[in-house]
Amino acid sequence: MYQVYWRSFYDTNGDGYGDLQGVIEKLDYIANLGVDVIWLNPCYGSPDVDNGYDISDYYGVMEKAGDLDTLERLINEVHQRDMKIIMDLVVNHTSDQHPWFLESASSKDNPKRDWYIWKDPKDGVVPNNWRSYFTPSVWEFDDQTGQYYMHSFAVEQPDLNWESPEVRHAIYDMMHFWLKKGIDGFRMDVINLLAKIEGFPDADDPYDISYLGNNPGIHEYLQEMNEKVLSHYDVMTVGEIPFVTPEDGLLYVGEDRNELNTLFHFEVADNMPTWDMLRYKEIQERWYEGLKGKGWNSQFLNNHDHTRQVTRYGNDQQYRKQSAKLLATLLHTLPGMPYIYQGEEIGMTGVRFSSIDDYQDIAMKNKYKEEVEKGRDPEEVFESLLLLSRDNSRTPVQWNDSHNAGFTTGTPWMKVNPNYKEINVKEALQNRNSIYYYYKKLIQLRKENEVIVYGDFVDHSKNDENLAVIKNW
Ligand code: ISL
Ligand code: CA
Repeated sequence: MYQVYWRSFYDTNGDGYGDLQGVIEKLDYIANLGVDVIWLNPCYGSPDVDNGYDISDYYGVMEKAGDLDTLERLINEVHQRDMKIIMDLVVNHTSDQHPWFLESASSKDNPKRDWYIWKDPKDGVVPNNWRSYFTPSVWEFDDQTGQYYMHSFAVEQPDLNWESPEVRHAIYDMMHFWLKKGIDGFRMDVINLLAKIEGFPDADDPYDISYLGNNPGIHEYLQEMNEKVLSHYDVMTVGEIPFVTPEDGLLYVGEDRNELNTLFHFEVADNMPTWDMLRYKEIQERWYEGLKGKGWNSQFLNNHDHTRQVTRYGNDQQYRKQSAKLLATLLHTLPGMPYIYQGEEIGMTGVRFSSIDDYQDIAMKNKYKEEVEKGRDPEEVFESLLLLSRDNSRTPVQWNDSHNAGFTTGTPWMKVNPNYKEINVKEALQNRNSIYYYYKKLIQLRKENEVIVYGDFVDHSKNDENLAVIKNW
């Protein structure tokens, strides 16, 4: 699976944003790697507060990305190259500019009031102590109706109320619309957050936000979604499931569950700040044993939310090529579907801009503001946020060593990583020992040796901190 974060992929109209036409123009590059499936990050109508994860029109394409015709052409061009394409399904929340929310917020007796989660103040303040991913509270007060609404992410991303059958059926209709357009499935954004804890009780530790996910009711929603939509098509689904263990994970992807096909867990990406071989092998073994013969995992070490793997888990200076190839060898020989995040195949690295103003990620900017407002030293806060800022992996793909790395003829929405002169696609395609050709060979090896995909996993290097000897047979 190759993840295309289109706004940083390739700009064809000089507005500084990558676009869908840019993806079409680079499809041969992706196909030549041996990619089977493309995961396209959200390009629906959106005010872009959280880079498209705040949707205001599920049936449209945001102007920066292009239009519906271009998207349909992209789907067709992908299929012509015998590849598949899945889209991002973001249905835990919408944008606060979505017409559904504007109606819901307009008055307490609006028919769509219960399409979102509204609560009265408790003792004059927020209904409970839950924190959100991006803000100190999940509750935002609305003066107009004197109630709070819940948002698990930014204030501009109100959570939908999945208890409402009307909400669920509105989402299912939208899913049919896209599946009928010929997409091959969905990557489902934080899909385990749809069900909230009954009664919204205070959390013992508000900083451990796992109370946002895996609550009673979630499996009924996903089984209904499968029965009403997914089971009608020959498609694949991958659930983004934070806070999940192998046992709970199996409840989402078990073949007998009629919910999802595969999942991403975050035991590495969210909980392993730097490389820890023993921990990594323990996590791999536990997930292998937990899903073996019943469910299918994913293998990734970076994406648009997590910094570049060669920087975070490898060595992006002296041993950049070697460590990039080592990490790729792990990912493409472990149980589960391997994901390649755009630019990983040429060993793109994280960045280090000099000022918070060079960063765009709302999660990082909100955290910076929250910490500085507590009186912490701005420089120290900035330093503490650099390594894990989501912008590390959102700098434009580096196509060549020309101005702006050949990404745009305009001003890039996000600065290009200054190392584009050495690290770019053009150099990689001209160098037989490049990371790119190594990925190409790895992908081919996996396709030619089913034992790598379906063989058993046994770790022969158990307690070795520097070695992973993992044998399939
Ligand atoms: O970035 C993270 C914290 O390390 C991830 O846990 C991530 O925020 C979380 O998994 C949810 O991510 C998804 O939903 C967000 C959106 O900002 C992310 O880009 C998306 O991948 C809200 O839609
Ligand atoms: Ca553009």
